[in-house]
Amino acid sequence: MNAPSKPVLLTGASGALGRHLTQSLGALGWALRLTDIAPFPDVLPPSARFVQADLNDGVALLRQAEGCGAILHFGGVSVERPFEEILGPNLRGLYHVYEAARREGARVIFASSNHTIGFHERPRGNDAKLDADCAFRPDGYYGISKVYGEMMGRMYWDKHGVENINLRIGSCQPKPLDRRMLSTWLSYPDLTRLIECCVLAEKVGHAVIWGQSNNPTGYWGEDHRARIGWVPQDNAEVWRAELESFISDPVSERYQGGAYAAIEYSRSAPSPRDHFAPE
Ligand code: 15L
Repeated sequence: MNAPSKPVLLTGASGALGRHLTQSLGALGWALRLTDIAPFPDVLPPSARFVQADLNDGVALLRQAEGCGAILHFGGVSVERPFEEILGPNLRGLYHVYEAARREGARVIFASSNHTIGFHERPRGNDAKLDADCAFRPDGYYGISKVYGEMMGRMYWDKHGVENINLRIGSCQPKPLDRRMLSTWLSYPDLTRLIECCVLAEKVGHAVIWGQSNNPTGYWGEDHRARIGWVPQDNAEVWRAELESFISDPVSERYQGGAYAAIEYSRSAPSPRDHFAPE
């Protein structure tokens, strides 16, 4: 694949996925502008430069985005936390990212999450997979912040023509860690290929793509990947024997968001399956 014609800004560069993308995209020779509230812990690729900054600082973000053709927004709080901790980085920060993209005419690739839909039940037997236009069912404040991010993208495309791709990432880890991840896993190489396709695709509009590898027991179906030509190549099945017996608590087991759904869950235990009907 080619390198993009303009530099690419990556927020959250010091996080696990940011560090991986810095190395893998840097190895492709991409001109990278990196930022994070935490110092960058690795050796920088020759084509990358790093500026430490807070997503709450809109002016800093405008400066970092100058001349960039795409913003990979992986910054912000990446796990379930109290609302007050999420508010600044994930909500205000997202606004700063979109304002910078609007000014530069840049495309936003947003690290959304499966926790936007985490309270959908896991499919069983012949149950249909979820399509990208399914109802949002966030499983916490973190998931709500990702719904907000996707809606920000919807509005900036409709109102300002800022293109954006919202990646509902499942579990992006070097390898799956529990039984749920046999369905939700996204490999690091599939993530890199996904980002290449997102940045290099000609036209994307407002798109939503499930960030999962080619897992046979995946929960998710139709999305907009045809617009960018991404085909995931890895799958989690090789770890099945190792992970199949890993059963968690009933709430985590019932919902797609797993353990996130169970955090501070205060309804009575979910059994039998239709206990919660009607919706
Ligand atoms: C996410 O959105 C988190 O950022 C990550 O830490 C994992 O918990 C992942 O979802 C998951 O659902 O496995």
